[in-house]
Amino acid sequence: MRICAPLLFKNRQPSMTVFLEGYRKTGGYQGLKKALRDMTPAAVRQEVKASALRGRGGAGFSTGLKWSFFPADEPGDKYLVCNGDEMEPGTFKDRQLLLADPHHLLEGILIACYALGIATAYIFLRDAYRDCAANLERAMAEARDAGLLGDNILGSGFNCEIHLHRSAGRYVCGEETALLNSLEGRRPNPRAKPPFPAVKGLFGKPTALNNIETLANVPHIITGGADWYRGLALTEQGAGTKLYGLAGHIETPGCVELPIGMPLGELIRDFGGGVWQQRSFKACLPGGASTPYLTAAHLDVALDYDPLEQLGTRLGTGGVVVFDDRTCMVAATLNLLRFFARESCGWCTPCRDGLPLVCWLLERIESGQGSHEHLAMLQEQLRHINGRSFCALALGAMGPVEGLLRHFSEEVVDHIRRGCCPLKN
Ligand code: L3W
Repeated sequence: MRICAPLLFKNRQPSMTVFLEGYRKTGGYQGLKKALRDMTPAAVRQEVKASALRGRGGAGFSTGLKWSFFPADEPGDKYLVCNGDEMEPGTFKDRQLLLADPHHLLEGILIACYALGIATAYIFLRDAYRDCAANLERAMAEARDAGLLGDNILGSGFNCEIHLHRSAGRYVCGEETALLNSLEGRRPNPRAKPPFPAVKGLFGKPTALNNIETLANVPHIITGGADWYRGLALTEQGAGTKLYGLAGHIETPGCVELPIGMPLGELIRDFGGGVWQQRSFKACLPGGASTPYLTAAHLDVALDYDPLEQLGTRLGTGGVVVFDDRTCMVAATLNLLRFFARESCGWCTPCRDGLPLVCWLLERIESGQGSHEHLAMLQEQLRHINGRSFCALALGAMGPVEGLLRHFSEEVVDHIRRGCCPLKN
């Protein structure tokens, strides 16, 4: 197995944060220097496009393509917003980066702002991440003192301000347009798309919106080049590294940086210590709570966007949550759906009314009071909710339900047939 040295976690040490001095010692801010001194904004955009970097926040959209929609060369107010509202269950990678090395994100934001002609950036950070907020405040003060933030950065004439904004603490605020409403001080309802934020975003102005991990990759693409970056992946079509989360029924939970395309089974065995208590693997969420389950038949799959989509699921945030053989998948799905139903903003009917109905159906089945009619209703809700909600929250919520019905329908039917949970009785 070809494993590259970590990029984003290269300075990571247990219980320690690396600030400016440490970050610079290992090449920190060389990407920004190179961009400002040797590259035009268009050349930076071209390098990021050629790198095949894809969004690490869940959707996996091409970063270069997203930036190509942005009116970088047009005058007027424009913003960059960094989505740091990491609230997807099973996802804690952005937090690990900010605890280890906050300058990584600042450098990524500064290069992105230079590439896109932006002078004002906001970091929208999950409210619970108080320690990360403190790290960012300190890193921003250090960067300002060192001439890396504010006016005339490194004497280049490039000006950029970064503001830290702490979220109000709801999952829906991570949806990009709800996030923009929240940042403007409004109720975090999602907005209709199109127009996409790249055209009409914060305060009605063009807004580039990227996840923390996505932006932290940019300095490495600039210093190493697009070809080198693409070559780090283990798959032909993949690019770069990924911060994979390991959680659930696993011996050594944590977050690890490995190449894109790492086989699922190897990640769990070699980096997660295997399934806990020597039990066997039953299923996992491959990329956070909104991605359909994979099973033991899928342990060879490469953790990359396309191979996972071919299996009807997604890489999502890369937060792998493992379930052992004693897990009731109906109960596990119900647990996830309770979260999503509670976090719905209530703006559209399929999400507001559909998700509580799905919870009720799963409760009936799990408690042994379910019928085949309830199962049919669950299948109907899958069709009704998908594609009919205002934003991706309900669609993501139905991911585990889709996985349950695809891979564990016999277990669901067993609940109905026996009139109880077969794993508890
Ligand atoms: C301009 C076009 N821009 C697309 C942009 C769009 C967005 C990005 C992806 O949902 C998923 C969701 C969660 N012109 C464009 C364009 N864009 N076409 O590209 O867009 P989209 O709609 O595919 O995704 P999304 O609405 O951003 C995100 C899943 O991620 N997810 C969520 C994790 C949640 C967290 C958290 O903790 N807050 O990470 C995990 O898998 O279910 O499917 O920027 O504007 N023509």
